[in-house]
Amino acid sequence: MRVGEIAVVGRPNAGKSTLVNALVGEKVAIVSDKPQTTRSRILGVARRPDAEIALVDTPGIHRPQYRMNSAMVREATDALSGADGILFVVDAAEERGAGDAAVAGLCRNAGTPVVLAVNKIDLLKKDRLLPILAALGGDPVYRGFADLVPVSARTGENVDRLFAVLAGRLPEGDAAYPADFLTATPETEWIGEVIREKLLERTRDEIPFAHAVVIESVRPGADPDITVVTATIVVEREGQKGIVVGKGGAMIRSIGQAAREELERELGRRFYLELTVRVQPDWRNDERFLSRLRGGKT
Ligand SMILES: Nc1nc2c(ncn2[C@@H]2O[C@H](COP(=O)(O)OP(=O)(O)OP(=O)(O)O)[C@@H](O)[C@H]2O)c(=O)[nH]1
Ligand SMILES: [Mg+2]
Repeated sequence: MRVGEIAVVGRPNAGKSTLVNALVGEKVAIVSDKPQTTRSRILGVARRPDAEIALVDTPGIHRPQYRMNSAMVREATDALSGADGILFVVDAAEERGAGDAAVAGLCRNAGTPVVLAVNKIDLLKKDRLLPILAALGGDPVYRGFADLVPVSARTGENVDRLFAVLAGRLPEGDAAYPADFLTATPETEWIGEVIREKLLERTRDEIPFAHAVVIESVRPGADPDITVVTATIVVEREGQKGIVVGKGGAMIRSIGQAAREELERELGRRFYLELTVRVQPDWRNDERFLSRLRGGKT
């Protein structure tokens, strides 16, 4: 069988995480309509009878303005060097700009096969797609990548073909993961990610960028069938705290309820979430706090 690791890179919001979930066939990464949703690398193992692809989802590559963002971009560029191949995702509905060109340069320098996925084709009328593909094929910035695959992570169109193309670029070998292994994300981290996703769905402007979720504890409650999670949503300013708490606590309750419902569905047991909001100015530049968010990992 074909076996190997593929780094999934691209600008923020291109649809990398949605595409990784579609290839894996399960949700291993949170998704939102806000850029910079993914903040660290996420492994998702995609399988077909003849191939096992370890997909490494990465934060969108962007110009960093805070230490947090420098670390995010490093997560992505580090993934490029370790992989057997690269899946470079661009948004079909957007013009190619300097951001995509910068990612293209990084991919080219990595020295491994690059598959260019033109994602979100469901947003285009059929007659607009061909000129876009032709333009990419003729553009010196994008020309010469191993394959060009139009795809829709949302509808699933061409996702199987993309899998086959990726597998075709991998070496032959034996499966590297147990058959039921999907992702390496520890449960505690996943709980934090689901809370973030629900917050991202419900907020806008600065809050999607300026929040973090810290899981304080995960333990059995007085009723041992219920897992009690204590978590803090960290924001940078009082005004942001007011918005995340909401009128009479409505916003934080809505975030907590949506997160609880998803966790119960996915993990098959009951949860009780205790969420609080705390203001910590400039946490995005605070190395010690960032290291704590990474679970002490550097
Ligand atoms: N219409 C359409 N929307 C898509 C498609 N793929 C992703 N999206 C949407 O695009 C937005 C961004 O998707 P993500 O998967 O979070 O994008 P990402 O590249 O992982 O973004 P970052 O983690 O911020 O770098 C979400 O609103 C998705 O629902 C697609 O094929 N079609
Ligand atoms: Mg993502």
